[in-house]
Amino acid sequence: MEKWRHVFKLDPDKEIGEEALEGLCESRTDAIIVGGTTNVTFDNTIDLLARIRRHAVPCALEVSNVDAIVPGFDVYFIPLVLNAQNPEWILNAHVKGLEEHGPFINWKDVYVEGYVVCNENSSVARLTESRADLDEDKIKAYARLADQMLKLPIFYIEYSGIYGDVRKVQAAHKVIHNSRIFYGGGISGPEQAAEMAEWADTIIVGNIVYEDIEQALATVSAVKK
Ligand code: 1GP
Repeated sequence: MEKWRHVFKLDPDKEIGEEALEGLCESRTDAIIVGGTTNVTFDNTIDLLARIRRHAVPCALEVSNVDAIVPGFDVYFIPLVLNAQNPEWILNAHVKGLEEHGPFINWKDVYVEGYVVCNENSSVARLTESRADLDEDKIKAYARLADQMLKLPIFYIEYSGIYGDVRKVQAAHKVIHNSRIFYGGGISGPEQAAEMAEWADTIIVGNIVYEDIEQALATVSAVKK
């Protein structure tokens, strides 16, 4: 995780053909994250893991539903939505997860992601009731919260569904010392991938995988020289 520059995020609730999946797994991306916001279940998560496991690429689960925690991933990401206004998504869901799974967790494989949700029209913003209108000063404050105050390994700037404002990623980059900056949202080709990768440590490519597989694949070499 510490060296990942490029990641594809696949949603267990969406269909992906064998050829496309093979292309993604063999693309030289650093990893595949399995994650989504709605209709993520144990069954669709384990099905997707089994298909990805035919390839050598590292595979991470981004946990969004305590009932869909599947063993066997290389890495587990736990989102902590820093600008959520619904307390369920700040820590209540995490406590529920720990009540159930606490004794079985291998903490060296677990990374908490300090999320800031920046697209108010995304499903994740609606679900978490996130206050998404963040100017650069607010982004810097959240970045310091994640990095200096909470010492989280990851600060995730999430624009899910739309391409974000690169100045906000730059703002976070200026103040962060240790957390890795993840950027995800609306990357639809190599130019956008390269633009965000200049300031983010890791870029996450999601939806375009389902819309234009060639453009999705072209984002890998744009980031990994
Ligand atoms: C979503 O950050 C990821 O959680 C990627 O966003 O689907 O818009 O590429 P897109």
